[in-house]
Amino acid sequence: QTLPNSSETVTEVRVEDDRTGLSVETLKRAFADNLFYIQGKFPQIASKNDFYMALAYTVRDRLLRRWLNTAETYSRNASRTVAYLSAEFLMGPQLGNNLINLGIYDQVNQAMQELGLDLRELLEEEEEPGLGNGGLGRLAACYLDSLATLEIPSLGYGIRYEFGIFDQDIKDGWQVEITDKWLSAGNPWELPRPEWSVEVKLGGHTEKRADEHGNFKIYWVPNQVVKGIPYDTPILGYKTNTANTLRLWKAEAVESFDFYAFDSGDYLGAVHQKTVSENISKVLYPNDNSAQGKELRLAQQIFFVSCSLKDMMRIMEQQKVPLEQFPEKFVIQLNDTHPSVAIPELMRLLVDEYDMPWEKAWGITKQSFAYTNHTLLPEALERWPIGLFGKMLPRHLEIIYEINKRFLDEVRMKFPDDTDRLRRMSLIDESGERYVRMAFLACVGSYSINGVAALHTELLKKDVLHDFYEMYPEKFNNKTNGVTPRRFMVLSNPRLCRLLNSKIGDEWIKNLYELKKLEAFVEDPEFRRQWREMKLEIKQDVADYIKKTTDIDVNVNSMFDIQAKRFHEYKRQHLNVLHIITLYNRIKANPDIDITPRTFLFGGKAAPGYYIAKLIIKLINSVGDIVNRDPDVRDRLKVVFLKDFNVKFAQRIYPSADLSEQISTAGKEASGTGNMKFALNGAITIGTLDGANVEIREEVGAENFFLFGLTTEEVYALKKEGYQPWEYYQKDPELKLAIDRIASGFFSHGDPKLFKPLVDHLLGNDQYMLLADYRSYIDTQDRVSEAYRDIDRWVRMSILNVARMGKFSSDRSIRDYCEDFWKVQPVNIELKEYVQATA
Ligand code: 4GP
Repeated sequence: QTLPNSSETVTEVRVEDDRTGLSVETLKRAFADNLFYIQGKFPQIASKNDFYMALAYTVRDRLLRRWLNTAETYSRNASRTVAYLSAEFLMGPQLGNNLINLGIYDQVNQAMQELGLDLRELLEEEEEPGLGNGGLGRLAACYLDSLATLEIPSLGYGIRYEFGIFDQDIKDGWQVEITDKWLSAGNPWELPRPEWSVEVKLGGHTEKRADEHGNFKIYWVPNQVVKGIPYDTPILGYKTNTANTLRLWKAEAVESFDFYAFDSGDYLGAVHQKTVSENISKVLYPNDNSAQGKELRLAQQIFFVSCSLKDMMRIMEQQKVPLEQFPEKFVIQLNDTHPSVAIPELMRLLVDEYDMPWEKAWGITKQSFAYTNHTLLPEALERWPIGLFGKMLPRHLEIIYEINKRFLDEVRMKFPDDTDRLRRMSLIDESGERYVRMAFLACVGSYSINGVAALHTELLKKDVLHDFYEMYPEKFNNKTNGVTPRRFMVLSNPRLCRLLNSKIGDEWIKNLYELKKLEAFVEDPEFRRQWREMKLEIKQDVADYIKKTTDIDVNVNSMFDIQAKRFHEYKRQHLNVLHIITLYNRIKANPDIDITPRTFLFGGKAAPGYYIAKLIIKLINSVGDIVNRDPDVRDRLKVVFLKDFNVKFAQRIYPSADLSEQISTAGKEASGTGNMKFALNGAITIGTLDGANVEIREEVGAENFFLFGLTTEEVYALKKEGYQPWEYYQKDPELKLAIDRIASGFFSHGDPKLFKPLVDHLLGNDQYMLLADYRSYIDTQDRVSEAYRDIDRWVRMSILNVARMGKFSSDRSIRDYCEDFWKVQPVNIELKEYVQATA
């Protein structure tokens, strides 16, 4: 974004055709060139990774022109920009997506073929950047795709973790974590921009001193300074010229060596500081829906937030936008509370470093931030112990106290004589050990607060953030999540796309509501036959993959019943297991029973420290060991745990599902996005009235959705009246038998101790009410089995699901954000044939 506009030192440089041309011939030539000049190999000695890299560079060259044109246009127009701040961006592999968005998938496929290479194998070769845990990180990645597709000026800001989410292996049925070395083979998609490095202060203390004019000011004297180096990745929109930027910060020592220590002979001591600094961007915290009160985590948060804010200020300076216009130039979206320390950091920058009066700085700050909440789980709401916070960020703590003081005055004014409210709403939790409440800070410092599905937003208003809703009702709004159809349909499900395009054209890729046109074909038996055949082919691919990776044979005519998501008790993978055991018990009681064959597929990671979640993984594998081998089952049931669920794997698995399991306890899943990806690929959902399930059901129609379980109100009411899981266990013989089988050691080689913690949870307090929902779940699953037998009816439901899912494109979500409170306009990018460069 710093291309000089005009000066004598600038000449125009022709961009060679081999770097931009899109024909098969040019692509082949460019590929050979990159293999030779960048990888330093010729085909005979090149590895698969060399081929992958050569292709990636070939594609990147084609992005660069768009990227630079975009940067130049934004810079020239000083365009209003969305800054999406997120501790996680779960991008997934880049190559395939860029081919789709550039519109050259087929050409490249052919070019590779003509060179004797297989594009699919090269796509497989890519190490995906797994810089996120799941939900909110993947959402951020979908939003970047939509922002670029809709031509909205935007920057994603985050951390360039050296190690992303761990790779999952399964040993003896247990999850084992392996470090994710995604950078080891090189990352062709990023460009370091060391010239835009910034420094971030940490620790130390503050001092009040007179400045050169004799005015007293607060100075922060840190005891550590870290350098942030930006690494930029282009984010190309679908068939547009817009290529936005994902800017991830890598931490380094300000000086690689402490020369004083080095001089005095302490070589290792000198290197120590370097190690400490680099640690900040070393590893992603592998927790989903949970807060980890660790010092390093707070260091990560202030690190990327401070780097990003300073970067925004640099951009403003360069574009000659006065600092007072910060809220006009940028809207900063806080992806959950992880970046919310940006609020006191912006105040600090404005007040301490730019000498702005507090009121003015606060006015700017309040107008610049918008906050998205992603979870209702109380344990996931971030709070930092005052001691830890003050030690690392002494100045920020003072600023938070000042914000709090002024805020509580406001509360007092609006609700006089309500001391309990003051206690409840204070940014500082004083009920025991004192904490900073980050969600409250985000609410006070933002002009917009949104949930991610209609029900979630209502529950925020009613419950988790009720006091803030009463204080600032105008700030609250809903933005139902969406997913990008480019990655999760076009790229991942080419068969479905071909079929859709043959009937309704390809407009749906940019306007997902166009899928509605499919409804016209639901009565066409030939179309239904094609649909069915397509599904079978996809399932066959997945069956081959299962065979290859697990050596389990699965029947493609059985129903593919899939639950793929992070492991968490509230998501209730163990309720799914109770169903499997119930079916198994029915077979054992009556081996000739007529049962709809099912293949149960599971995928997902558990946080390394989350024992019960890991035990649920072990239970699935243990049940699978018994069920898959029992001759009485006669292959009618298969249980498969596919290890290492990540974006690449998700793309493979979603298209194959017949049934999508979205079975969280009502009121716990903020939205879910896997539910959308499955339905968009033609799976029928079995689900509770939770998160976005509610809206999916509204859209696809109740008759095309299998609903079960308690509603949120019923969950609350049952909790209140004193829920007794034991009673459900006693009353329902099928439930009792299923649990008894787990408890007796039937699935653990006779060891009753192994799954005892899980059984105790269920029979003890059953926080997530599996037992209360069990009967309704089983009966609904019986209806699912029944429905699947009428395959023609099932296919109709599948078609109608796809046809009616238009609402769940992330393009729709992003449009909602833009229109409602971002107030950002699209900027058209003209693709110039020449790019400017300095001579
Ligand atoms: C997730 C929510 O659990 C999920 O329901 C939602 O779809 C997703 O965010 C995106 O909004 N939350 C997290 C988290 O990832 O760590 O809290």
